[in-house]
Amino acid sequence: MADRDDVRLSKHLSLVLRHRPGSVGLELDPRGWVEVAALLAALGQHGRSVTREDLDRVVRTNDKQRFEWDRAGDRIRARQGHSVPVELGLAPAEPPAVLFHGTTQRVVAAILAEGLGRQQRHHVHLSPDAATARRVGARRGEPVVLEVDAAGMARAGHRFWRTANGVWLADRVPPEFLTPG
Ligand code: HQG
Repeated sequence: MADRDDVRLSKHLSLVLRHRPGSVGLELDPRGWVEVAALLAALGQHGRSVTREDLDRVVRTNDKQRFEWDRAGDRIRARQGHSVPVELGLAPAEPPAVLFHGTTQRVVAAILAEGLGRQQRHHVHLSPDAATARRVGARRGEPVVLEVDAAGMARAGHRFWRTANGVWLADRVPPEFLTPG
């Protein structure tokens, strides 16, 4: 499979494993997993013939390491970013003093007034460094990086989770913990 096909498959996997498993007739289990055999069969029935080898390569080479296997390698899930209800089973973790959120100029005033909300996703997504946050913001237009006083939030009782690919998650970020970077 060519690289371009891998990117296309990765996007389709994000759609199925985060947002619309029903689009290929699948259901995620409560923790977001699907059986690999069921996934390959479902994709095949919906016009995308994918081998286990293709899937292995796309998971291994994915730029943001978006997907993971269960211990036995029989099931796969998205590491974060879901809009369908899943309980990822992550343990809360102590955040670094400062985290970053990348967004666009257009919504900065609203965010500084009301704080960061999770919008369509399960959590607010935060980045460990400003460069990563800038790339996240640039997906939507002129990027703006906000600094998050994660230590202050933790002291105030907010919980944080870290996914295996280094994304920090929180339920929300109230405006008093945000500073334009
Ligand atoms: C904004 C990608 C107005 C928020 C990325 C963002 C990331 C508000 C948008 C991951 C707001 C939601 C997540 C408020 C938040 N008023 N706008 N009060 N609160 N927003 O895509 O963080 O490629 O759900 O700033 O790399 O952009 O999918 O979140 O602009 O890691 O793996 O509402 O998605 O990773 O957008 O991105 P998103 P995000 P993947």
